[in-house]
Amino acid sequence: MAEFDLTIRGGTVATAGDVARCDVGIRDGRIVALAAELPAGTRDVDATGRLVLPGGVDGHCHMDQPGGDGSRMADDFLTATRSAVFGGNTTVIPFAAQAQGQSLRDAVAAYHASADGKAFVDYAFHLIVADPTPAVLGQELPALVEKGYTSLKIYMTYEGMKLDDRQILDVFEAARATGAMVMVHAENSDCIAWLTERLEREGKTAPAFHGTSRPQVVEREATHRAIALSELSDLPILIVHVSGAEAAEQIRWAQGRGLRIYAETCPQYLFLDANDLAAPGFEGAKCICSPPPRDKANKERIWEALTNGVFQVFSSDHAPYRYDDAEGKKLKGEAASFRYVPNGVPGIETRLPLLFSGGVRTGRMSLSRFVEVTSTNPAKMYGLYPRKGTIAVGSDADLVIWDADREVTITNSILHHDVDYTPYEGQVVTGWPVTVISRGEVVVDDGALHAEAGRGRFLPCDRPNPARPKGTRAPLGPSGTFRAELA
Ligand code: DUC
Ligand code: ZN
Ligand code: ZN
Repeated sequence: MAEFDLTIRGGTVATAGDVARCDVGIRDGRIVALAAELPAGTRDVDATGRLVLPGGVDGHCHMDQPGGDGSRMADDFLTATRSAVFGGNTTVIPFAAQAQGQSLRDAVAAYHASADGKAFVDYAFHLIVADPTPAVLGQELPALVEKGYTSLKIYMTYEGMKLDDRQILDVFEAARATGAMVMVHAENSDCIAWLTERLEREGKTAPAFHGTSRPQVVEREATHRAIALSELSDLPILIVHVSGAEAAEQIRWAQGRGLRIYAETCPQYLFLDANDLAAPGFEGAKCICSPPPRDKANKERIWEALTNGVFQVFSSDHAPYRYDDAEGKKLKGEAASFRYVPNGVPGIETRLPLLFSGGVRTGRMSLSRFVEVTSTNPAKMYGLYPRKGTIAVGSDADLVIWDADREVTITNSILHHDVDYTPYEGQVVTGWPVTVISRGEVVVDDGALHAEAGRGRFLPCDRPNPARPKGTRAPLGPSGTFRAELA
């Protein structure tokens, strides 16, 4: 009997630390050997001339999440994880969102029911805390953290979700006590409402005005406030989907003061811009997301923050609404104000190819940095490392074999989500995932799916932020070493 169930031979293995010619031996779903040359396994995959990377960990994506406005996401756990795996991802972390008045435990049970029997890849859940009552924070949250739901998102905007500063402090205190990681959607809700009403009075309701209603100052102010509340609470936080240079400056300023502020950006802030929101007719609605894509100069600053270490994580924020659909972007029709267009763009399948092409192929970003921000850091940040996010003996055999030279024109017809468009239609990328392996099983090979829905497993997460005695601060390590310092 062969020593390995599967041997990946002839490839160049890249991790967040190293790039080396190396074979990978896999047994019982785990990596058991790494060496220049390994014997054949029961099955061999020839990776000659290809890269072998840890499977992508998409640390921010939405699936089957009901909106309070009658909108419906196009992707459930089956279609979203199918799209994810074709895009080179082997772990996804969507949300279990609490509705007002709902118990957090019930929200988690409902999302498990949605995911059961459907996922193609492994998944964990972030919580969304929208109603932080004493019972939620004092009893439910600690019990859920204990069970492996160790990260949560809060919103500073959106009716029905937004928390005021006092509530945010309550959440931060509870998170600190339990060791959870808090993700913050930082936009000033009152400013957006005030600007939106003013624009509507002037008849400025087209999709492009979505951007006007959420200028950078709205994001910058909320980012600064979130940082201040984090400092007051002595709680590390992660600012999600940073879109503008001004918010990035606040994050850099906080990091310079020794505060543990982490940050994420997404493809829509590198590969879309305000011109896409201003597309003719209602087409700009396809790119309505919040915060909105900014101008070209901002894109450059976001690239810099991702490459120089101010940002640690690159996620899709996949939020899939169909364009030509009364439960999607056309919820209230094409004549309706931008404020009624569901926020979000699809992108779970295109995240890795876009960043590889725009970052690694252009020389902006090393291959190791690409692996770090797309796989290793999200796994560390959310308590899944080293089981996920790296290629090491003992880690799950979650791997993607990557053709660095394959040129692909992105069109919606080649994608595997259930959305009727991609905002990246026509963009040409170089570099594509050709074979995807999850826990030692070849699940995608050369455009074909070889897996059953429901094979993906729920992953309980470790605590990213074990509680420290009050008043003590962990030292800030060099950017990117946060998990070690948090361990
Ligand atoms: N903004 C969010 O906060 N979530 C989903 C998508 C979006 O645009
Ligand atoms: Zn958000
Ligand atoms: Zn989101």
